[in-house]
Amino acid sequence: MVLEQLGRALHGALQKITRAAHVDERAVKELAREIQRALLQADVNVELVLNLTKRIEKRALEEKLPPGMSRKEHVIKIVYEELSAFLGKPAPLQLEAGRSKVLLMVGLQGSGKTTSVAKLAAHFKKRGYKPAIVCADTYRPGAYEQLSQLGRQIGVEVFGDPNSSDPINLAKEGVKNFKKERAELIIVDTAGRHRREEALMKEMQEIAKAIGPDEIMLVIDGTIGQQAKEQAAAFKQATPIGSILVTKLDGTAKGGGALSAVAATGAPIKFIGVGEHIEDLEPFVPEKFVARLLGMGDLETLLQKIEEVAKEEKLKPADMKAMMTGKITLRDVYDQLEALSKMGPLRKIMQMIPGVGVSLPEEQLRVGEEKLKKFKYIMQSMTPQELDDPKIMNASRIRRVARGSGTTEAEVRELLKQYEMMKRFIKSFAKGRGPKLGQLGKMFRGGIGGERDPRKGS
Ligand SMILES: Nc1nc2c(ncn2[C@@H]2O[C@H](COP(=O)(O)OP(=O)(O)OP(=O)(O)O)[C@@H](O)[C@H]2O)c(=O)[nH]1
Ligand SMILES: [Mg+2]
Repeated sequence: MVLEQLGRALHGALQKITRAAHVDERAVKELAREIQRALLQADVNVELVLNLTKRIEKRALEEKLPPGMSRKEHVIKIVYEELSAFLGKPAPLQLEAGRSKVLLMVGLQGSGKTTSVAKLAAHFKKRGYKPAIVCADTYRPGAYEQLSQLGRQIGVEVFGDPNSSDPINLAKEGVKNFKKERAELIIVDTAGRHRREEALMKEMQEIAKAIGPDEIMLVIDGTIGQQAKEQAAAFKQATPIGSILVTKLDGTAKGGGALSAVAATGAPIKFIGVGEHIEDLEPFVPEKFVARLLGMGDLETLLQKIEEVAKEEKLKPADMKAMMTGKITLRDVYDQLEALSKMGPLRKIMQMIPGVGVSLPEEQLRVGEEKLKKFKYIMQSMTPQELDDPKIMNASRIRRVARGSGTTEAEVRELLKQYEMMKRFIKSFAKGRGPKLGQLGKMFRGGIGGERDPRKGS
């Protein structure tokens, strides 16, 4: 699906910057250009794309680095934040127990209104609320039948009259009826087909005036691309759009069109439809959506965890000084491994590292975890003197440690090599730049996880 393509393109652009030797102006500009290309290909409106990438570029070049963050991490964070902001603020649909909320659904023919009405009713019924549905579509043949059937399926009452030709009166009566019945969410389904769009808009205006909805939700077909913007703007002119539901994001969706629509109305997306079935509805959370789109897992969580662990470790000033000058012992490495394991299983940590988690095969993660365990056994078999000064590890000491820890000499040597790498890693950590995600990734990928590049296959 096209959304996946967009995700891959954005992810690729970010990966490039993760691998770049230096994040300079040229790299940032190149990143902005690639993001532009990816969004345009996903059919996002040109002007919106230009504004977005200009902001990313400006922030990446001008903002001061937050302490403990590398330039790369900062750029990734900006892209993530700007894309999330582009999709609006998270805005869940909130109900109050015992109070009736009236939701008027509008949208063009075939956008998925009726299906979404049933999905929403089922969603809130499952959460313990009492929903009800009003059918105010007198144009579509069998509209009432379609809704009644869906209503029966999910056990939600439907108000309507297949013989009526007065949608305004139907809406009014239905809402009145369900308010009396103390329904907590009253969803009004409307017509999408009209000979002329103006007539449809006028009808929406009249219904809105008659029932005074708490919220008007615009349903947009996620597959229509750029037209979404015009459509949203037209509806917005007729009635105050409070929220958006984007449907069909499961198929060949040009999600970019929907993104444009949101920016055009200023109304938040509250739900997305991801299939034809009743349960194919998801509350929309911009950050989660973007993280999923970028395939970068939960970056925020990772950064937070690194901070917490660093705090927890409470490095003593003397240790800090030793580390800054590169005097790191294997004992420190052991402590680092301990700290790392406090962050959770390796595979979970890896999934949170942009550009690493998605490309590491499960098997390799398992091997990496095994290896970490072995390293710990090895270090447990070393004497305090050896731990404090790994340079004294000669062939006979290596042989002894291997035997004592139940590992091989090669594995002991690998740890010593690893130690050299960690030394550099911890040094950059101590300099206050924080551990670089790229280095962390390299460490596991190349060092602990094995030498081969997982993306090249095996
Ligand atoms: N794949 C997929 N199909 C959907 C989704 N939402 C709705 N549809 C399909 O889209 C078609 C139209 O859906 P309706 O709910 O009838 O659309 P409507 O807006 O009520 O249409 P009118 O009443 O004619 O204005 C149906 O075939 C639905 O099954 C979705 O999220 N994913
Ligand atoms: Mg319908």
